[in-house]
Amino acid sequence: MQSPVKSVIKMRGLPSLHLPLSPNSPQRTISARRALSSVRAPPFPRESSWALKTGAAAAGACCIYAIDQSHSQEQVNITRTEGSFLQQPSFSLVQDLAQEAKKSLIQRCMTKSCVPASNHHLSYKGINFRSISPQRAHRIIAALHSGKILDGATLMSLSNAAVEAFKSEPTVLDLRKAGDNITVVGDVHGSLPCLKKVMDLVGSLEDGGILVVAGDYVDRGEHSLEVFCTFLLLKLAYPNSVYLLRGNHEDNEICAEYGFLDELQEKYGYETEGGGIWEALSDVFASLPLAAKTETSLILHGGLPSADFQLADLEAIDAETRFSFKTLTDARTPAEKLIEGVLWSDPSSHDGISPNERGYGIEFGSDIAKDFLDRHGLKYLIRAHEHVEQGSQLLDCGEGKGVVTVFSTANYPFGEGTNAGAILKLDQKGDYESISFSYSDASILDAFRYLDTDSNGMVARSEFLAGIEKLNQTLPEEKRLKNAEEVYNILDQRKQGQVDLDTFTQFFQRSI
Ligand SMILES: [Mn+2]
Repeated sequence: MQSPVKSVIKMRGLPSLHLPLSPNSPQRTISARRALSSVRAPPFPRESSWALKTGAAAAGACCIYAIDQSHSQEQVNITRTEGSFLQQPSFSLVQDLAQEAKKSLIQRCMTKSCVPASNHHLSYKGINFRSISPQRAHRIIAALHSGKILDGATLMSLSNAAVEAFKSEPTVLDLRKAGDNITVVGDVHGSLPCLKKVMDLVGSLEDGGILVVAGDYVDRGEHSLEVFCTFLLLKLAYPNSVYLLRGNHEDNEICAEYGFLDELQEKYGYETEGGGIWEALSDVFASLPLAAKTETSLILHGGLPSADFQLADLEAIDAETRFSFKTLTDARTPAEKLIEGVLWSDPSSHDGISPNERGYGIEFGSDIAKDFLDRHGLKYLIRAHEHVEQGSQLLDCGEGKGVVTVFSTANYPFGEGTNAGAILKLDQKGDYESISFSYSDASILDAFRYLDTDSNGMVARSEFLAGIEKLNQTLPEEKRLKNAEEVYNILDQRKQGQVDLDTFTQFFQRSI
């Protein structure tokens, strides 16, 4: 018998996993989510959500990668691209993975639970989120931004209130009478420093201004939950000033792949799915409206779904129908295909219509956009969905018309890119101003919150040094912290090998 091929699977943030994979295995791909549900058969230990997450993600990652039978590849670097498609796993393969994962990872991780201690959970029993006051919403948001999370029951009641609010809104919001002070925010993708920067730039919601967020709250970043809950709380506290649209990541297949499900499992453990949190949040995603129109602009996440797109066709989709589409990755009906296009399409420098490399939606040229804008008496199509170097970008369609992209995550992804983030200030005439920001604008203090990578309130030396190294890469030379070791030694005077996050924060507040 041929000995099994040993592959070392490396995945971002996960330990290497050595797996004997049968060379006779057919090429298979699988989603981490489906791997997770399959490996439940021999259940992972419940004690450690981190282990569960790691085992499942690693199992998924192994399977996602097409295993090349023709050579015994020693190292496989997992890369995932948006729009990759995943098929049903072989159960035996998943079982093998689960067995290995149990041996090498799960047992190792049994001792370490990453479910945050209960003092990191915020519980609001009996709160009616449908009528939450702005003051109370801001207090909860401040707590979320300082490392707390809502407990499961509170998160469920927030989600239920949000679904009720969004289902009362039409699929295309009518903001034609909403005044001249409209702010459009693009993808925030789970970045807490960028969310804070965006909120600073948006300013007060008390003065009659309107905030439209064009989707992609979750995935990529490490704080999708905090970002999404912040916007939900703002929506519920300011129902007639804040409008949230659905992005292509607000889709329970996509965000199971790109980080949000993993994050929930880390924060809520095994109860994420069993306890209904996942379903509740999937419902919120599906209830979101899809577009907003002003006198002169249409705001949506992706773009035009077809060359002959009529806005009336999107308006004709009622809340109950859109709510039935938890994912758009398997669009079959005309309504699903229309929504898929709205959420996934991109403008292109090539005229006409072409296939979209993402695997969903289309690419449309300025000629197609111009025709759409002319037919609807509009000046701009305003959309998010793509990171652009300056944070916003205009595709000029001529005659004062165009497609404007706005993306509100700087240095995307993971603080590693070079792009600025931006928001747009827009009036009913269609005049707009783009305000951009960089990641390093998000203050160094905010960045310290990232040091506590296992969210237990304590920062170990290794976490600190790794965090500072990562942070330094995003900062200009003069702002870099060069004596990280010394700083750590000063703060860890009792040589315990860990320092609480508040100590760091206070130290840097004093020294800045
Ligand atoms: Mn997107």
